Amino acid sequence: NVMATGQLFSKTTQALFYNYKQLPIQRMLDFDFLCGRETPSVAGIINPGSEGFQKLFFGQEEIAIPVHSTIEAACAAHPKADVFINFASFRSAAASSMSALKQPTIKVVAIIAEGVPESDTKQLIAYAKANNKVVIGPATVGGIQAGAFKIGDTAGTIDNIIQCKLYRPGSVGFVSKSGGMSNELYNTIARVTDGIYEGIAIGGDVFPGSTLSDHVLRFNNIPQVKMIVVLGELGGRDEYSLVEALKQGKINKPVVAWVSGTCARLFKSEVQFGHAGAKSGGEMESAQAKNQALKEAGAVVPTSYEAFESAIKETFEKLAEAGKITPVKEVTPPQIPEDLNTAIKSGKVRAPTHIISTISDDRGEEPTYAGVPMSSIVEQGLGVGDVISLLWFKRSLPRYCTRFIEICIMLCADHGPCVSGAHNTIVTARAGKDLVSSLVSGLLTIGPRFGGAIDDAARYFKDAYDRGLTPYEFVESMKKKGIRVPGIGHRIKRGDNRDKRVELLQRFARSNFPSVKYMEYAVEVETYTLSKANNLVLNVDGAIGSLFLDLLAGSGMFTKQEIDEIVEIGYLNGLFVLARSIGLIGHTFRPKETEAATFTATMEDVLYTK
Ligand code: Q5B
Repeated sequence: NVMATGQLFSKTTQALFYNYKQLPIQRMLDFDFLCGRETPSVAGIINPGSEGFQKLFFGQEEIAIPVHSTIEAACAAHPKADVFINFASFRSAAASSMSALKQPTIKVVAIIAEGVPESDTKQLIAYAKANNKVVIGPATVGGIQAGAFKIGDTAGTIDNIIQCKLYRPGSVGFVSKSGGMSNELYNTIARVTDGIYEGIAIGGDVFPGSTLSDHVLRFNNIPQVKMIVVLGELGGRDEYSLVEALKQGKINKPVVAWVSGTCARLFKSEVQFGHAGAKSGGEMESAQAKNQALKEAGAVVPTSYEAFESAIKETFEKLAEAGKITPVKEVTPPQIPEDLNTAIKSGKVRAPTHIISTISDDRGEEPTYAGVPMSSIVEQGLGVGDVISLLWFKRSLPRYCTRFIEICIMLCADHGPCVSGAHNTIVTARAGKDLVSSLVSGLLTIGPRFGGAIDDAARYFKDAYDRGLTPYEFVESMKKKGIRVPGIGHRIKRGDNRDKRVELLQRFARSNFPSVKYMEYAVEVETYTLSKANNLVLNVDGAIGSLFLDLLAGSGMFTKQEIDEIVEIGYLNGLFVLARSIGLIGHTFRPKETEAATFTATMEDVLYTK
């Protein structure tokens, strides 16, 4: 019988952990390291629906713990793991616990969830009893065997575990209902005795999987446990089975017990404390009645919770005086390496970052764009031009500038289905590809000849203007170098059929910009190139490139160095990329509605030659 033999855990016990919860698993592994365990106490993780590995730390080393998608697969892979730690929600805890209990390899199931239906728990209890298995919980933090094995979050932080000397075994068996109070008692017991041998929190439900007396009887059979401490609570009759066991002489080790909740009598009506089971019912279920019964049955019961510590102390000292306590060999636990994030937070270490972000920050209550909170952007009625000015240029530009950016976006959003980008997008969409693939296939055509000449136009116009070159000198020097003037020329537009977009941009700038010197220079260049060929008009890229130079220089918002940097790095093609994405996305939808077939060029379109 698993309960009768006493020991549930040892220094080699391994568990399967149901539902991946990084923190409690890491805490178990940190405890293992503290105790000097050779193998990690978590053999495998069950994360329904996923398989693979989870990386965790075992001391200083990173280890990969296998993840299984089913309980059956985990048990088959880890036949030596006999504890099942169930971190499922209250909705699925019962079903998964039952599956675990049905596995021949599983001996103990700990159920953490609170709110498991009582009827389900009763079935689990019945099954466990019939099959010689142990259920701890539901609604529990779990339990701990000092220096050997710990369930999940039991005993809290590593600091607390060290403080309570739980990294090595003492002589006290402890059982409580409450997990929170068990932490308190681990502390108390460490102060006045040689420490805990094993501690279990059975959970606060009306029907716990195993009872206070189950564990007291078990502790009675563990030779290393010399005395037993019990912390019950008002409500239910669990403590009476302990009273019975004491009366029947089944327990031959000193038991120090306290049932908390004596204050319930101060309330006029029935009181329900934190646990489902902790409510003042009839007289028999009161803390006073249970304390009295335990005392009469032979337990050491103090007069108040405050006196509990001295009762434990006196009992321990008597055992020590009688020579029944083997002195504990004190050890210094190893130092657990601190997690980088914790160490950084506490200011103990510094670590280099890998990314610099100057444009947006999502760490606070709300994201900010260049320091401007989103709510302020919305409240001020700002538009996409302002967002671009914040995210690309890291400053709030005057309204005429952000309006100019918006006009650029609107005017370049699309230019029909025949241009390179739209054509590629349509062909890709008709080949059955998704939105993103179709979009990027169009975007990839943007370059020096199609839409991507804005930056070069700005570079060359700025250089020529700043150096004081006449349009003739500029165009002819470009010709000598074999470079087409970026921003000049169009496949369709002509001197007598100007690009409306260019006209609109020029009109806006002439009436809103403080200076349009670069644009006027580009127009002079156009006058010269048009004298050479009728298609060598200032195109939309050239208009935007030259006007953006005017925006940068005329707004007074940028230093000379910043302007050079913007032109050099090449921000401005981004305007065309952003704008044309709007149209290209539209082109991905259109063919789906109208032309389903894959696009194929006709043979008439091809010159076949050798
Ligand atoms: N020639 C745009 O060429 C185009 C010259 C030049 C001096 C020039 C061409 C070009 C510079 C890059 C540029 C942006 C490829 C254009 C855009 C967005 C769009 C598109 C849309 C939209 C057109 C004929 C003769 C040759 C050439 C000479 C041509 N360009 N000389 N400087 N810039 N421009 N790109 O018509 O003596 O006969 O050998 O590269 O600014 O992309 O709507 O379609 O919104 O979607 O194919 O507006 O100008 O002319 O190549 O047959 O050349 O002119 O050297 O001289 P074409 P080509 P020669 S806006």
